[in-house]
Amino acid sequence: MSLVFYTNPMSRGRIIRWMLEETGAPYETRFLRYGDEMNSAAYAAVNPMQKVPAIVHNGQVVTECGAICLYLADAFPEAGLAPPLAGRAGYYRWMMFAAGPWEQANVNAALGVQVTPEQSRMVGYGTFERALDVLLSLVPETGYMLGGKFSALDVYAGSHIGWATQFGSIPATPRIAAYLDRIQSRPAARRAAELDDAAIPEYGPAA
Ligand SMILES: N[C@@H](CCC(=O)N[C@@H](CS)C(=O)NCC(=O)O)C(=O)O
Repeated sequence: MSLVFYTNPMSRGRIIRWMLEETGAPYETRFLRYGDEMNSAAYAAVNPMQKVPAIVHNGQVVTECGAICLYLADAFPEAGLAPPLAGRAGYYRWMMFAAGPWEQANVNAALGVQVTPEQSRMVGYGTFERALDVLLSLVPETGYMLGGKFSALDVYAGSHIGWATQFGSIPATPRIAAYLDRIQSRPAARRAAELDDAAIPEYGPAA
């Protein structure tokens, strides 16, 4: 059994660190600095996109945060991070929504990309406002996105909501703040943040 995690402490890799900590599985971290290390031929052999995060589990490469979360939840079922098969409609639906439409809407808004009403028909997220409303509709008053049980969806979509709140594109209403507190105060989330924060001086963009 081997599980290698390629990341940078200031990257989307923080989502996967949290997910790994939730599984409780042992793993080895390989930090990559932005620039030459991520662009090396050795790393291109792992992820030809030359981006982090990536994992290699028993020789199998998985990239893309959403896919890695789904993969880890299934690879370590004892952690209970995926709902039973019969209850996966919302799980798959909202994981893909967060990884696709929401990611694109958020990045385009941050880059100041303007989408006209005509263009919004071919844009997967339609409009930023609509995608945001849908994302926020996932935030429950109590419990977790799929009900009473925490899942990989909370790690993945919850991370997006946490970042958007931090960067000011989502208002931290009491419901959102309470939900974020609920998921971010989990021991695995805290451990993950501590591990990555400690690596920032050596591997962060300014290192
Ligand atoms: N779609 C990818 C995005 C990965 C990504 O954009 N990673 C950034 C850091 S957050 C990166 O590695 N950038 C380095 C570069 O492009 O040089 C995912 O969800 O994993």
